[in-house]
Formats: sequence, C-alpha cells, structure tokens
Amino acid sequence: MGDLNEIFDLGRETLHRAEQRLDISRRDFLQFCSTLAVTMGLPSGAEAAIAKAIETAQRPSVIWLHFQECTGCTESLLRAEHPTLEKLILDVISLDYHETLMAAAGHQAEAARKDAMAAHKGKYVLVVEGAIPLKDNGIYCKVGGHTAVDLVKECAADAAAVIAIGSCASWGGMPSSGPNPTGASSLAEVLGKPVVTIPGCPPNPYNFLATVVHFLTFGKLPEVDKLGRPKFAYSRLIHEHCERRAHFDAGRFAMQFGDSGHRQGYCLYKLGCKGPETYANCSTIGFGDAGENNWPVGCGHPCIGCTEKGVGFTKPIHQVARMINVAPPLQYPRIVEEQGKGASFASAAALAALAGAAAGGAAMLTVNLGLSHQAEEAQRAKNGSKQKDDAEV
Ligand code: FSX
Ligand code: SF4
Ligand code: F3S
Repeated sequence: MGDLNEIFDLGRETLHRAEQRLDISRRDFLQFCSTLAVTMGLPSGAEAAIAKAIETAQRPSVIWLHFQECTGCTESLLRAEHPTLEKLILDVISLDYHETLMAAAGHQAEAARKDAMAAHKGKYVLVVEGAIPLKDNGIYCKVGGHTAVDLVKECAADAAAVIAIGSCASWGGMPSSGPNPTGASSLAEVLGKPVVTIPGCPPNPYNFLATVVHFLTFGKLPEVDKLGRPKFAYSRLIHEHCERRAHFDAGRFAMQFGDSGHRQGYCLYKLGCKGPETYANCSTIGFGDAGENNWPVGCGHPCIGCTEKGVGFTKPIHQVARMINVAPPLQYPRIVEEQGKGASFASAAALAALAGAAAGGAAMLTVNLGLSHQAEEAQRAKNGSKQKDDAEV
C-alpha cells in the first residue's frame, strides 16, 4: 500500500505542477494524457507515466522544416486540443524553429535555427514537413539561399531523432505525383536512411503528438513498420474498423454522391473508397475535436488512401480499391441454419473443420470451411425440398 500511496502522491504532485505550468485544468491535462495513451495503444495506467514525463522531462528542442507542401500538417496540429497547440509548443516541446509559426524572419530566423542546433547538438528532434525536390540540384525549393536538400542534410546530421510529418515528407505525397517535374522525394530517400514517418495529408495530429510523447516518456521513438510508420497508428486497415463496414458486409453501397445509399450512410467502396488498402487509424481516432464523423469517410467522402504510397495521389479517386485481408461473409460460419437440423450439422462440420486445421494448418481450414459450405448448401437444398414437401402435404 505504501508504494501505491507514493505513486498517488507523485501523481497528485505531477498533476498539480502540470496544471500550474500548462495553465489548464486537471481534467483537461489528464484527458490529453489519456488520449495519447489510447492513441499509442498503451495499457491502462500509462497516462500516469505520460503525465510524469510531460511534467518532469526536459522539453526536447524541435526544429521544424517546411519544403514542398501546403502547410496542412501544421494546420492539422493547430486543430489539436486538450490542450491547444500553443500550450503544447510552450510546455511539451520547445519549438525553436518553425518557419510559419515563428515571429522571426530573414537573418533572425536563420540565426534561431543555427543557435538551436548548436545549443542542442545531438539532442534535438528534427521534423520535416513537405517533399524535397532533387531534380536540377534541388533548385526548385530554397530557404534562406540554401536548397532543401542541403538544409535537411545539415539539420539531420546532429539530430537525436528525425521525423517525416505528412505524406509529402514520408513518401513524396502530392508533389511527387506524375509527372513530378521537380523530382519531389521523401525525406528517407534524401537522407539515404530510414526515418520515422507520420503519413497522411494531413496527418492526424495525435499520431505526431503521441510519437513525440513516446520519445519523452520512454526515451525512444515507437516501434515502426517497414515504411517507418509507428505501428500503434498504422498497423490496421481503415476498412477493418470503419463505421460503414456493416454496410459493406451486407452489400449496401452508395453508387453516386447524393443518392439514397449515400444519404443513408452506406459503404463508399463503389465510389472509390481506398479504406480496404490503406493502413491508418483514421476510422478509430478521427481528427481533432470536431465531434462525430470527423474523418473523411465519416463525413461522406471515400478515403483516397492519403497515408499509403502507391494509393493516395496515384490511383484515380473513383477507381475501386484492391481488397487486402478481405473477410467477406462467405468466410464466416453460416448462422442461417442455427435452428433445427441444420444447427447440429453445421456444428459438426465446423468441428471437423477445426480438427482438420489442427492437423493440417490454416490452409486445411480454408479447404474444410469451403467443403463445409458445399455440404451446407447440399443440406440447405435438402431442407428446402423437405419444407416444400411438408407444405404440399
Ligand atoms: Fe499539406 Fe503537409 Fe498534405 Fe503534404 O501535410 S496536408 S500537402 S501531406 O506536407 O502540408
Ligand atoms: Fe468503410 Fe470504405 Fe471499407 Fe466501405 S470500403 S467499409 S466506406 S473503409
Ligand atoms: Fe487519408 Fe483516408 Fe484517412 S484519405 S485521412 S487515409 S480516411
């Protein structure tokens, strides 16, 4: 119990200091920590560790570079609440260089970047927003007389962590779509090494904040997939958790914008929704605090696959998606025969299928399920003719 009290005391003290420093209510601060813990898929109780890290850890210096993009990534972060970005900037990270948010301009801005790099050598976090043009020695994007290529290489050399925010920096995004006249490229391509990526156009602000807070809380960046995306946010297809999935499974589709299916919230697959081939957590955490339906599919627009290289800004918007991990109703155990004779037959078939799987592996299961369907179909036909006979009698 002593330990528990100590933890509670520490928690109370941390919360009190956070309230004072962030000038937000205890409820808002805890809500913010819980949101990040949930976003990262951490177990219950992790919000206390996050709260402690935010309150006690030294704020990491962040240098944020902008190249070929629309500034939507920054805009998306500005829409984050609990608490608002101003407070995050001042109290969670030390945003020492950010071209669109800093008051300094010209030589002063350049000096701010150099000073931050020198003062936090080897410790700062470099965030890059936007693609980097490589064609013609990178002349298509310059800041302060330096090409984006030179700037990014210079800033990355002494960074503790490098994060590509948005699809443009992660894989080229919109600026790299054909014919890509400037040779717009991703941060990883330019640096020649993997970086953490937070794709999305714009990316979800909580995925970025959770990544930074993970760095603060655990002293390292989160686990990533082969494309550099934090697994906590990009390991599931949007389609797996979509609120319209029941309509997909039932075969109810909107066929045109504004038709009756669209108005009733049916699945948007036939309008080109790329949710079935796009990995991201949009369908589970939504965007910002705009209330319900706060993500593309939620408000009636098909997902364009903006987090996915080779899908977003590449495939035509209305082209139907490639199905990955499709689990249509045919692969589900049938439930229609659960009453009467069919039930025991179906159970026996399912048991046989499972026994087959245990002996022969997953492939066997598929085969057995297929066979059980055929057998079920035969049984259903038999039942049907029997019912017909009964009716005739
Ligand atoms: Fe824009 Fe960012 Fe899209 Fe790109 O977000 S929202 S074009 S991902 O780099 O500013
Ligand atoms: Fe949702 Fe799109 Fe999948 Fe339909 S196709 S269920 S709208 S993700
Ligand atoms: Fe982008 Fe699709 Fe999410 S368009 S924001 S990945 S729903």
